[in-house]
Amino acid sequence: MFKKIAFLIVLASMILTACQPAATEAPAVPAATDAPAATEAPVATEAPAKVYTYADLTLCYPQLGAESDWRTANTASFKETAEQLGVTLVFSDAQQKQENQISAMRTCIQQGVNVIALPPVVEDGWDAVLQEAKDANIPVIIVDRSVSADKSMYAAHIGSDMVLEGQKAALEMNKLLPDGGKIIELSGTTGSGAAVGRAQGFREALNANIEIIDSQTGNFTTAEGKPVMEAFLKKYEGQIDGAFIHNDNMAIGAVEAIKAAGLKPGDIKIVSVDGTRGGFQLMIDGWVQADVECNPLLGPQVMEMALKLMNGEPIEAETLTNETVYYPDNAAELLPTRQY
Ligand code: GYE
Repeated sequence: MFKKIAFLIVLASMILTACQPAATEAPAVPAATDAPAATEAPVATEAPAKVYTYADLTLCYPQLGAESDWRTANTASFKETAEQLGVTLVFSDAQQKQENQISAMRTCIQQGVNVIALPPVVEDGWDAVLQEAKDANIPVIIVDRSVSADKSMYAAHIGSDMVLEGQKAALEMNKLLPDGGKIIELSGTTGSGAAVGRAQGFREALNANIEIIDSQTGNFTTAEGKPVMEAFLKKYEGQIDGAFIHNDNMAIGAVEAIKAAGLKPGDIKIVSVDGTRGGFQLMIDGWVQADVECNPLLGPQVMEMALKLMNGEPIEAETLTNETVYYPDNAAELLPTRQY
């Protein structure tokens, strides 16, 4: 009997050993008791990852151009903030051409930058390069204008609510032309998030008795805004009560044309966008009746978010800037405090 039990124990242990080859590879239990250090070894791999600082961050900013004072201030904000924080900024100027922005992004991807911040000149056509950034594990923050690409293609958007800016502009035009009238629109770059959003918001909030008789692009520049306004003045002589102008630089050009046509400040009610010093000066001189603010100083926010992305911290998918509307009555007082 005893022999039989002993035999069965031996047999059972042989079977168990045979069934559990892994057991021989796992000396964890004895090691744990004799050598506590051994159990701590694997834990070491879970130690906190390196926390990156601004000095570790290389940020690519393929700027879209230098078309306006807004843009100049935006570029300065990125360059100055990078310098102050010690961020390495890879900056380029695409001269308002999408293909230049795309090739600048590709260069940044090849260089292996940590984060790309993209201010897209137009909304469409970014899918391929956003996918390339994604494949290279480089997060992209869309800055200023929006893109039409799916939200899964980029990390976040930081910028202005362009539709809201258009709505605010319309409310001002409604106040300026309480009995209605005929207006023209000098629009921003065709297909840009800023122009599309402002045009949409404006139409949503404009009173029914105000008719937009024409709309043309001036590409956000003074140089292109002037001839477009000249053509409007010729074509609709004596009929234009108001103008919605998508940025202050085009307003500067338009006012040159209006002056040259012999009209006086206030003959055509103008609502502009940006709130640059140039826009403030136009309000002081009586040419512009309301200026909807659009804030270009996005460098600090973007770099803070870029560092969070580098450290794998959670971020907001959409950050919209808080903005106001400026008027002629206190423009002279505020002008010296304007940063752009
Ligand atoms: O209003 C204009 C600039 O995208 C918000 O671009 C920006 C616009 C701004 O050229 O002045």
